[in-house]
Formats: sequence, structure tokens, C-alpha cells
Amino acid sequence: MKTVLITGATSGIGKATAFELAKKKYNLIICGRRKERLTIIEKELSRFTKVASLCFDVRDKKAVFSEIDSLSGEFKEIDILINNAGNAHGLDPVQSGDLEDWDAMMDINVKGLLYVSKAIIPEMTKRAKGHIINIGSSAGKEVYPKGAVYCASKHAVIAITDGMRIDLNPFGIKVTAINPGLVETEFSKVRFKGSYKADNVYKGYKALQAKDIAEIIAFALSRPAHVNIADLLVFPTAQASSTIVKRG
Ligand code: NDP
Ligand code: 8X3
Repeated sequence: MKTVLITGATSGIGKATAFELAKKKYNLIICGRRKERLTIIEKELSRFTKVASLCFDVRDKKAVFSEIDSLSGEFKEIDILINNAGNAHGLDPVQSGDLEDWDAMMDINVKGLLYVSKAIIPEMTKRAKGHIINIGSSAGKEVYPKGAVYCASKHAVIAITDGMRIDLNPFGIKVTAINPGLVETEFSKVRFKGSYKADNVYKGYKALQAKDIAEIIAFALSRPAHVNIADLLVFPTAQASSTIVKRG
């Protein structure tokens, strides 16, 4: 069975994807910073499949490489990488944006994705086999007010995805970007640092659920060898663009 490494598997899209793929019997390596959540999720997933967990911050270059290098046995050969870890931090106009928020978004969403990819891709090229799914965003397709840096980070994810697809083409490695619109996860709690503002983001319409994206990821993975879903944009029906959402 294929082995999948999922970053950001302690919550939201990553966690739902872990459960979706566990039921389909993929071997799983789940990653995140919150150790206690990893332990609980690993135990739950073990009812369905073989699971390993790695606890690291994708910003920590050394930890990324040493944790991935520590994998052994059947977890050593990673067939599928799902680069999902990421978040928005803040929603502010560029003139008053917070430097710490900017660092977090660029370091996690862009550089973290690169570090994890760099730790895994050489084994894939050696075996001339693999599939990388990067979770971008509708924010990688357009820019909305107060979202300059988050949107920049997700534009970068799409550019990196396209670049990976070109560079890895000689090795037969599939590279996919899945770009969701509004998904009801912990995303807004993180963006608004737990403030009441997070409560309103998914009110008055039916947002995408993490499982909706997990099912799409499973579908992309289940395509025959000659089919690669290169880039996919998915909105809730109520959403037409980053700023147009039919509520009420
Ligand atoms: P959640 O906040 O629910 O999940 C984010 C996950 O990323 C958590 O598992 C978290 O784990 C992990 N993570 C965050 N920072 C780090 C870090 N520094 N190192 C390692 N892991 C980290 O949000 P979502 O599930 O919604 O987000 C998943 C992805 O989907 C992100 O890339 C996001 O940008 C993207 N996305 C989300 C949308 C939405 O509306 N929700 C829409 C479009 C894209 P831990 O804290 O344990 O480290
Ligand atoms: C998350 C969706 O619209 O908050 O990427 O940027 S949005």
C-alpha cells in the first residue's frame, strides 16, 4: 500500500484527509506541532491503517530534515506528499500589517512547504515515482483587501507547484495544486487569534467542510497513472470569489 505524508494533520483539512485516506488503507505519516493531538489522532487512525507521527514546526529547517530522516521501515519510502500545513495570520491593510504575522505566513506557507518538499523529493526522483499535492487557496488566484501577504504566500504556493510540475516532469512525478475557497476549520481562529471575529466567517451560508476537500484529495490520488489533476479551484456554492459570498 502507498505511504502518504500529510503536514498539518492535527486539524481541519489535513486531519480530515488523514481519516479519508486511512479508510482507503493508505499508510500514513501525520505531522504537526501539537504532540498531544498527534498522539490521539494516531491512535484513532491505527484502527484503520498503519500510522506514524512526526512532531515538528515546518519553519524549523533542521527539525524538518531530522524528523523525516528518522522514519524507518515501510514509512521510509514516501509515495505521496500532501503539503497542507499553513494558515493566515491577521487580516490587515499592508500599511498596518504586523511583521510577526508576515513572517509566520511566508515562513510557514512558503518556506515550510519548500523545506518539507526538499526533504522528500530526492527519494521520489531516485525511484522516479511520486505524487505531491500542495494545498493552495483561492487566495492564490486573486488578491482581496487586507490579504496581501496571505494571498502572496498562496500565489507563491501555486508558482512553486507549477515549477515542481515542470522540474519533476522527467521523473514522472505528479504535482497537483488544490485551491479551496472558504473551508470551516480552525483557520479563522488562527487568523483572528481566537477573537470573536472568527465566529462570523462561516455564518449565514454553508461553507466547505474539511471532508469536502479530503474527498477531492482522495479523488486526485485515485486517478490512473496517466492522469494528473494539475490545478483545481473549489468554492462553496455560496461563494463566487474571495469577496462575493451569498449569505442569509
Ligand atoms: P487549520 O488551522 O484547521 O489547520 C492548519 C494545520 O496546519 C494544523 O494542523 C496545524 O498544526 C498546521 N500548522 C500550522 N502552522 C504550522 C507550523 N508552523 N508547523 C507545522 N504545522 C503547522 O486550517 P485548515 O485546515 O483550514 O488549513 C490547512 C491548509 O488549507 C492551509 O495551508 C490553509 O492555508 C489552506 N486553506 C484553508 C482554507 C480555509 O478556508 N480554511 C481555504 C484555502 C486554503 P499544528 O498547529 O499542530 O502545528
Ligand atoms: C483561505 C480562504 O478566503 O480566507 O485560504 O483566503 S481565504
